[in-house]
Amino acid sequence: MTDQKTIYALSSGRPPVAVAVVRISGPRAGDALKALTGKLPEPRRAMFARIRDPQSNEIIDEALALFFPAPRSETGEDVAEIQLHGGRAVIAALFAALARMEGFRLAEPGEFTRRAFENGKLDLTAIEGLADLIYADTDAQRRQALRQLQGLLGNRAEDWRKRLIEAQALAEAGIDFSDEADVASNVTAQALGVARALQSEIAQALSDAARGERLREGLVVAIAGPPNAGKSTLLNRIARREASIVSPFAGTTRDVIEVHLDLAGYPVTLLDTAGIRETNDPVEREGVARARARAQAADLVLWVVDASDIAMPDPPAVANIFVVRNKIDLATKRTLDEKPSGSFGVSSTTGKGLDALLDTLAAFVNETLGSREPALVTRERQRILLQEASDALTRAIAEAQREDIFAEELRLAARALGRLTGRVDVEDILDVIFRDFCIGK
Ligand SMILES: Nc1nc2c(ncn2[C@@H]2O[C@H](COP(=O)(O)OP(=O)(O)O)[C@@H](O)[C@H]2O)c(=O)[nH]1
Ligand SMILES: [Mg+2]
Repeated sequence: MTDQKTIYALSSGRPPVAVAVVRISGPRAGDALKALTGKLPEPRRAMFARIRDPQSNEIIDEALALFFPAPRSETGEDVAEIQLHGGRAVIAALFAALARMEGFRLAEPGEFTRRAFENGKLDLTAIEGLADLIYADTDAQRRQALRQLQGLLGNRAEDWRKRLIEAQALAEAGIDFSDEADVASNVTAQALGVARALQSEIAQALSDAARGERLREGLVVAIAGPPNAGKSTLLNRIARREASIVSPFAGTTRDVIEVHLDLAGYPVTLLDTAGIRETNDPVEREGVARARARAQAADLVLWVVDASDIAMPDPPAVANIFVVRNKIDLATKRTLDEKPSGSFGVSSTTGKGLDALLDTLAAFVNETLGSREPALVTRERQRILLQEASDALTRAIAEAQREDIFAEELRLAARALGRLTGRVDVEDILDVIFRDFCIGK
């Protein structure tokens, strides 16, 4: 748990940069500012200051200093922030001065956020949102992360937990009044009503969990098909760079190549895979096996075939597939007549037909990830705990006639929700959550 040390860290990017932000949090944050600048700025107001080494009195830099007294600060402790020039020697001189002060040490990764959690500033779902916000690559991810940071799931879970605790109190009252049958059945009926309502609200949140988790991780689109159909050329064309090696020789792509795309604000991981064919080359055979596995697991397969080739192998049986007839520039009337309905005719070398393919792809991604209400659940941890709460409620409802079991299951459901927000019993998961954070956050 939190020690009484005052911690400091560089919270901005790697120097040299124009401006560096150094944060200091803990009981002596204000002392540090006084020692370095000669006085304490007004709370939450920027103050121009000469930062001096308290030992030599030499000016280290000219800077802006801010002070956020507890509890109205990011961590809930006294926080000082110094914005100075982002040179390595500047930062090193400031850190050397701080290190000499009694009761100071460098912060560990995520330690500011951890202190914010321990001081009740953020619950765990908000912290997960904060981590996601820092790592968000696309607009839709940013929006989802910000909603989590603002408490979309955390507030809801806390509301559920409070209602559960009330229901549990009713159920326990039912046990106390068990020799007065009508009082007992009356309070149990009330508690049962709450359990049923919560069960359905939690089930609804869970039903949309896959979407929130997918948006965090990105949709996976696998390009697959026979060798030499132009799969790698298509990937490079879509990614607008030479991510994958293209050659006229079949069997060039062996490992799975990934590129990350921002498609209309949604994250998409596009995979290029080895051409699917029978082969005796053990390396290529492994590539084909990986290609098959990744295509099976993908959210969508772009099945690429050569439109100039009359022999068209059957696409794999997966839920979502677009048939892409590539090399349409080479296709003859005969091969064009064979065109399967619903397929896309494109030329990855000239770019013909690619806009239509990309528009349909963007519509698919939007349909899968977006366009409705923001998802409440964005992580496996959240999903598992909500499922635990839901299962306990199911058992509670089934056993409502046995008051002691009923009350116990309600307690278990409330406990799962408490773990979700971090109100109860979370020491064991904290390290996992804060591992995602960088120093200075
Ligand atoms: N004419 C034409 N050639 C293409 C097209 N797409 C790919 N190619 C060529 O087909 C060959 C195989 O392409 P590649 O992308 O390596 O195929 P992969 O094995 O499916 O990955 C290369 O020589 C490409 O230049 C296309 O749309 N039109
Ligand atoms: Mg290839």
